[in-house]
Amino acid sequence: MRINLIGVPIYYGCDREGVQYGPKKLRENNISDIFREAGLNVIDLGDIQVDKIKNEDRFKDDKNIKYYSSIYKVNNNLAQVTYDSVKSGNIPIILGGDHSIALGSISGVSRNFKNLGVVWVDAHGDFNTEEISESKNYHGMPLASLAGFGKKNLVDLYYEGKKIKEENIFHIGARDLNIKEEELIRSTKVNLYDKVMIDNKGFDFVLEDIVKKCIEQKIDAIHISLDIDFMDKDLVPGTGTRVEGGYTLEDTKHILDRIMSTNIVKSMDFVEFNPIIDEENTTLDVCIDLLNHIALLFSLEKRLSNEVQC
Ligand code: 4U7
Ligand code: MN
Ligand code: MN
Ligand code: MN
Repeated sequence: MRINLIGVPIYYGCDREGVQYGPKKLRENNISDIFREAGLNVIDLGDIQVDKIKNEDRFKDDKNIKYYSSIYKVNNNLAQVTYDSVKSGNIPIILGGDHSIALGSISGVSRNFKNLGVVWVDAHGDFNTEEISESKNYHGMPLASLAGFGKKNLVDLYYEGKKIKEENIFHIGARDLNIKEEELIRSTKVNLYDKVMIDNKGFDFVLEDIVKKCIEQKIDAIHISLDIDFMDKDLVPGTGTRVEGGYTLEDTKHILDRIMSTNIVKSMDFVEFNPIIDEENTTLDVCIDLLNHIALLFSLEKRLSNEVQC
């Protein structure tokens, strides 16, 4: 088993420059070494190519999705790279870029597993369709596409049909949903653990519920899509859509601990880090801390699977 790092330097999904430098900033801070020093084999596959598009051309190909063609192309290529990675038994970690890249990563991963589950950790729903989106920024829409809603070409990206069953989606942390987006997501079987529920019932209730459902629904692999704006706005100045009332670094680690203890986490997105708007490397430090923790959890998993084989 190898960790595959895949960078996707794109800001077209959020239409705010800076987030495309996330992978570069993380590499400058030796992200490969973090995994290597945890005892893992790691191969950095480099970046997915993102073509340069002028601002004024952003509605050229679709009046409701900014930079549509480019988002389609980047995600289609990313899907192929991620598919190859999981098919070879490796664990792709996709470094954003904005959250639009989850369309490609999850499309690729889902092709390799019969019954994929997705744990989406985010302050936002990312469940708009292009019709109801107010901003027309695609990073607020990928989860809807993956569940089969909105523009058909995006639902059919990489291979035909929706990529994840509604009930296999576990959304944690929502505290900033658009009205129509909330109506749509609540009309589905998506498991929505929003701020109101988390504050009432606690993370442990939420996490046990997710693990129980993964077993009941015979989910065979889990993809974690981690948007760093899940954390409180004061912790992550270096992200474009900050929301107050968010969670701590420890909360985030706690989620990763429990979900990864299932030993079926096979891929992960790490998105929305914008180094340009960071303040005194506050967000960078949080990201590096989290990636160290993720590396540790994968190395524990590797050790366990070695022990079983012996
Ligand atoms: B992210 C928003 F209106 N919902 O659609 C939108 F609040 O990937 C924000 O979670 C989307 O950071 C945020 O533009 C997308 C807005
Ligand atoms: Mn998001
Ligand atoms: Mn978000
Ligand atoms: Mn964001």
